[in-house]
Amino acid sequence: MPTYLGFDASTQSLTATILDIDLDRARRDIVFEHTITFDEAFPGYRTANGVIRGEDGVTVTTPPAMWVAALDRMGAELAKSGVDLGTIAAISGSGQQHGSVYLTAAAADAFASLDPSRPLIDQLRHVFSRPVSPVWLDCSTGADCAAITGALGGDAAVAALTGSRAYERFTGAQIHKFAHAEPDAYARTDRIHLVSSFFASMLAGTHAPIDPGDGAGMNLMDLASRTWAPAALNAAAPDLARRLPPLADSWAVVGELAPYWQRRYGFGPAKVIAWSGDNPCSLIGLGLIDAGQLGISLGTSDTVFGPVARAVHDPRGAGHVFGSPTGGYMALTCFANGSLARERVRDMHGLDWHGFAARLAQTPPGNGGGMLAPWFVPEITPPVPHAGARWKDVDPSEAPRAVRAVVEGQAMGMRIHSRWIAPRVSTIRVTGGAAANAAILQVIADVFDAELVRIAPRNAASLGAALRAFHADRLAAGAPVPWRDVVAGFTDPDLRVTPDPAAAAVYRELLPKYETFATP
Ligand code: ADP
Ligand code: XUL
Repeated sequence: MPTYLGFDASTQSLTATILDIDLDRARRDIVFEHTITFDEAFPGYRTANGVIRGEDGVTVTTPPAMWVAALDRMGAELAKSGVDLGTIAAISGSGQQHGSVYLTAAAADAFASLDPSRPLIDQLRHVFSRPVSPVWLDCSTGADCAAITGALGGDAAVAALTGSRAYERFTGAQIHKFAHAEPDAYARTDRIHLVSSFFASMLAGTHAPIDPGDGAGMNLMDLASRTWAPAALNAAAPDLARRLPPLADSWAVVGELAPYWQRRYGFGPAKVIAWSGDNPCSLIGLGLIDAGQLGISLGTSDTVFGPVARAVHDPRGAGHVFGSPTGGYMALTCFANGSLARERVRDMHGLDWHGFAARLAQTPPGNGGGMLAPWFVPEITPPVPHAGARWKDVDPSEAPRAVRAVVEGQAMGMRIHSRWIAPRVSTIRVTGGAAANAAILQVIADVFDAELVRIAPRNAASLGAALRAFHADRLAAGAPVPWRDVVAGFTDPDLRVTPDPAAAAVYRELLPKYETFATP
């Protein structure tokens, strides 16, 4: 019986999910799920929450060698999972978006000749032309964004071409910075991967392509044609075209799983399917297939996203349009101050999550007029280049009101900055670590005046990746399965939170005031 494997290489952890799907017998089970948390599993790389923050407060990187070690460790975990790895027909994955991996010309040979008797890291340690990978939390590239925007004719032109105006964390600006600051290392760089395509390359034993879901997070792809945009490449760095992997459909078969994985861990000759970004994969993992649906992911970052019929643009210029793994488009707004901001307020008061929820319950909706713009780290939406939380009529040392202020501020920010995706929705699908907290979900339901359905506690991104592997495998076999049938049965909610009409009325009045207050 075929099974399907999905990975999620997120900021803080690597997750693997195996699905057993038999459409004839209506069987659809998650038979294995395991997460490796980077800080705990690999203390030697000295990451905190999966990243290393520079002393300048704006540079944020991860050593890509840690990802290599983590994928190998996950192979070992899968080998002892009890699942017959020979049944896995196809494998895909999800990567944190925007992060980039810089490889020398030695990488192609190294990928192609992996020796199953030696650890992966021992064979790939020498292939990096840059020992660090800038990740999505990095905002050190303001000047690079300005240069790219100038070369391409302004914010609107960049957004019309690539789906987003130039963003600090997007890969084009990151490559611009690297090529100018370290020209020798750039010259030694033969291939620049995204996190997603780097992981796919390790599995397939060959340089893997980038899909339009993750490719749209680079400011380098022509969103309409799903090809590299020569003007954007030229604006980013010299001779970039030959350093980028090709773009391919999200359902492209990259190749067969490399012999390394088959011999070392007992996999069969599974198909490796192109990986995508975590948000495009979460779209599938949440069952968001039709335009007008909306999802919220409360992870390290908070994101609000949904499928859209056309490549719409955020008139405020704060949102993004990516390719959807179904072949259409998705729109997304990302908030850097997600879980990290909630944790900041929780830790300020020495609380656990239970205590955090209890404090929230002690205060009324609207917080008596108190507000917080929760910019504890530089914010993406709205753009706030330097950290600085802004409190109004709340004493931050007063736990209940501080807790309510952070949750309400985040929820109102999500509402304000997602109107362009779906102005009015009756149901929102929610996932991510903080979706475990029903008290937080209640505030979001009240602010949006919409029912929240939780697709949890599963990891929506790795589930979405496994579902994409299933879809691509059936398509390659000439027996395509409609997306609605692909996601059916895996994306049923385990919790429904309905809005409280009185609270919703309070927020309706508060939203315009908050919008004025939280404008940088
Ligand atoms: P990512 O995939 O971006 O690494 P996750 O979706 O796994 O992140 O979410 C991790 C975050 O979930 C943690 O940083 C933590 O703050 C948050 N979290 C976990 N449990 C709770 C809870 N009960 N209430 C609020 N937040 C929680
Ligand atoms: C999206 C974004 C984050 C990362 C990490 O644009 O920057 O959501 O994908 O999850």
